[in-house]
Amino acid sequence: DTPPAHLRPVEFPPGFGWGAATAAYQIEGAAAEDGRTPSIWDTYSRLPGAVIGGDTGDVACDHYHRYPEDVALVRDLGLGSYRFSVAWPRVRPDGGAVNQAGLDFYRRLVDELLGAGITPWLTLYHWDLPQTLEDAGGWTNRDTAHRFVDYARTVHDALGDRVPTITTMNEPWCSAFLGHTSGRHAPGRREGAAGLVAAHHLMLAHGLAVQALRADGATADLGITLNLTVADPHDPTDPVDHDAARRVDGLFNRVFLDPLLRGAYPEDVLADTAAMQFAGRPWSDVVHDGDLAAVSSKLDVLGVNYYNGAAYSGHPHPAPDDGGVRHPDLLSGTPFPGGEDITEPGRGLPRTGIGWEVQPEGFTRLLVRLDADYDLPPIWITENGAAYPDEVVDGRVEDHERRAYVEAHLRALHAAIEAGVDVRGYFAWSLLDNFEWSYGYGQRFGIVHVDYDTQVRTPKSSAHWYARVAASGRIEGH
Ligand code: GBH
Repeated sequence: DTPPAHLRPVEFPPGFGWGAATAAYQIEGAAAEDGRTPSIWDTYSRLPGAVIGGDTGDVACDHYHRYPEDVALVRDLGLGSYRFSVAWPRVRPDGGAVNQAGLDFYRRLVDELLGAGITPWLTLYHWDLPQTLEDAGGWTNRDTAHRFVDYARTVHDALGDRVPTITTMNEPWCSAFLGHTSGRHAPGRREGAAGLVAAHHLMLAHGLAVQALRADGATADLGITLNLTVADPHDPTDPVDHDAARRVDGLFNRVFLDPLLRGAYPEDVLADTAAMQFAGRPWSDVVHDGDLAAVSSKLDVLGVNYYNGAAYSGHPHPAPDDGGVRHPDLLSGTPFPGGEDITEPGRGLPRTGIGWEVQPEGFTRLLVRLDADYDLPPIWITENGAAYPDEVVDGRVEDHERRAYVEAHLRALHAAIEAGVDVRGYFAWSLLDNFEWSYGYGQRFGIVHVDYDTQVRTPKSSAHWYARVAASGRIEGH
């Protein structure tokens, strides 16, 4: 009588990495200090209606001043790795000259991490483009890719000898398609094919930066983080729904994976979007000879972020009941260029506090599929987690739903490793409750609670549970 899979003890491979992740604009605050200039998120968050409650990252978790306390939290939880991002507008304000004071913050942070025995994992771009560069066209302007290379070299010169992993982009899908097609992320453009153009320039920036850092003698592992999904047909017997799922898979997963790992755009995506124009020309005119060779530069590591999959239909359906949470991604137009007819009816799965379905088996399927379809570098899970409306009661936060979410996803990840997928580590999203983009501070993803009035941090019960998993490398049976 073997217990069912979701109750069995599981053991992760020796050396498997455990960490927690954050991003600059979501936690730092200090928006105008030491020479930082506005990013597209400072601008976007001030547009009426863009962010729930009109929240901004002006103060956030005040991490810019409280980083020693936050590093101590990571250390006390016994996590070996910490993933953070560098704010481009601190290091090269307005996308221009190097700002030593901004760079010094990240030197201090890396010193603090190394002093605490924590391995830093650095992301160069977690969505905070200097506004000045946006004013010049942002990611729809090819020149931004070259400005990114300058910025990447500055950070690498300063920190590259002490940071063993540097990833270029976090989730280019969000920057490209939420930023330029649905408009639910900064810079808030709703221009259809502009998302494809931005996606290409983001990936070009990634590829050119990898080449430049290698030419500069990089010893760090170089990679990128993608947010990937599992797109299922809503009605598995309906060819129209199958086609909707194929198109979403193309415009979510393969439009990034194929250029990165095969050096070519997927034929079906090119065919589906052939008529889409940007600035009066076919969008794919922005793809120049040699670009895809740069984009497909060898990766040392692939970061995968997974929250959930979804089922898609090519027929009209009412918006699913997401428990009353306003749903910026869905309410405001499609993020899929040419996908105005695609609907996401919902499957009646349980939803987290932010209204996203909980689908751990999709995590296993995603990883197994990646391994089957691509020649992959080692994978790290750079984000996974859930938002719930946590409260501190008698000094404690009993977030059993988050613990259950993380446990189910770690078990799903373990199943993928058993199936042969080379996954080396896992970062919980997020270390801290923080500025959850269009949702503002109302959605709490942290394993550590933040009181935004007092800035008091309280590790939630999920953090204590996660610390035990990290220490033992195993999840106990039930
Ligand atoms: C990541 O974005 C970000 O890297 C991080 O900064 C952020 O705080 C975190 O995750 C939580 O959002 O239509 O119901 O299926 C993830 C962005 C989340 C965008 C899931 C697409 C689909 C929700 N993605 N979302 S649903």
